[in-house]
Amino acid sequence: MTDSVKSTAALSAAVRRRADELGFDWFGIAEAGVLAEERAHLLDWLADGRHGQMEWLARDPDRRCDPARVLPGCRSVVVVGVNYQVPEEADGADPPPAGKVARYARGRDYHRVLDKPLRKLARFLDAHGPEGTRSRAYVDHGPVDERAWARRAGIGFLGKNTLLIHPDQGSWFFLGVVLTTATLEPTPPRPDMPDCGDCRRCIDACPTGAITDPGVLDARRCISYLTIEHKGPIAPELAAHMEGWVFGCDVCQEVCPYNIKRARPAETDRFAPRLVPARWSLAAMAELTDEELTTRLAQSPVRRAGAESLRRNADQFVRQPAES
Ligand code: B12
Ligand code: SF4
Ligand code: SF4
Repeated sequence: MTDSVKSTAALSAAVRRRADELGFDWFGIAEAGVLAEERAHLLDWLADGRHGQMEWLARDPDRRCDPARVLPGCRSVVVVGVNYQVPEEADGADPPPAGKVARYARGRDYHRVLDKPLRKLARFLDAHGPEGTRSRAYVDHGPVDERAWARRAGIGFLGKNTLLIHPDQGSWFFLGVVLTTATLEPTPPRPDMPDCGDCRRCIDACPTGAITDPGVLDARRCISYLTIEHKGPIAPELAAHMEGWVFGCDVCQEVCPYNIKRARPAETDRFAPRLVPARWSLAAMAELTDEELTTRLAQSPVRRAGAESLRRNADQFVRQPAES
């Protein structure tokens, strides 16, 4: 498309078509503004120290809750989702003893996979929006609360496990956003958007009791945080309950009825080839070097933890085996 798109409705429809072409599975638009409720929750959460060592989350919370502070003049937030579910057996397993790797981390790093198409979507808006339109793409790497915007854009609801759940597809998907100064038509809310109701399976199933109240996560207890973000030794009282996870954790998604009953595998293989198996040999982990992470595993999300933390995770498992 080369003609400048004039009306708000036409531009919104054109952006949606472009997002489809770029292969995003879900799409929604929200009007930009201050995230007042989320800001209150975030400030309480930080004050309690629930972010642990993730100091970057505490940096300028007002910016995180107001896209106009990230992109001056921001008027709309475009949100996309990408399904990453693959049948468990497709991911392979090393022979025991091996630790569990979260589903999101077995293929290519989603930051890498989503970055390019998201930037293309941002460029499309700049090219076809009103003159002077500025747009910026984010997938995790900026001060943007992606679940809050996805909820506002009508993609799903926030589960008690704190994740964004698509009513027809569960939560096995990544989010990305484009902030733009263009005015777009917000996606109308789905009148039948469900919620968790009386269910509390994720809270009861969480091995370390990290979901302390519905919708409240103490990251310091979360296995995902402990195996990826946390540096240094893992407290023995938490390590004792890690149930064999050596990178990330999927328990609060695996038990969710929206995933059990509704989620379907992704239609593309963009997260293949699998770089790390669903069950990862502890011996291979124990021998990992930084060099291997920057070569063979350069495209993998496990790189984020660093070789030292990965070796620690393997060692943790050896001392606290839950499965083999
Ligand atoms: C930091 C972070 C983590 C941390 C902290 C998780 C967390 N829940 O905050 C750790 C390392 C633990 C983590 C783990 C995981 N993460 Co993460 N993470 C992020 C990141 C970068 C920021 C999240 C954040 O801002 N946290 C701040 C705190 C305050 O959020 P919160 O406590 O959950 O509060 C939310 C709600 O409860 C709510 N809320 C609003 N109003 C109110 C009012 C009240 C009263 C209450 C109670 C709550 C509430 O506000 C928040 C959302 O808007 C986002 C990407 C992004 N930039 O948004 C990805 C993101 C949330 N993570 C993602 C994924 C996939 C995961 C894992 C599944 C990976 C894995 N398998 O190991 C796990 C899931 C753990 C879990 N149950 O959350 C996806 C989730 C996709 C989805 N469908 O929702 C995201 C969006 C990344 C992406 N681009 O796709 N993650
Ligand atoms: S990812 Fe695992 S440890 Fe973290 S909240 Fe979910 S079930 Fe609990
Ligand atoms: S397991 Fe139940 S309570 Fe938890 S997110 Fe899913 S529906 Fe909500």
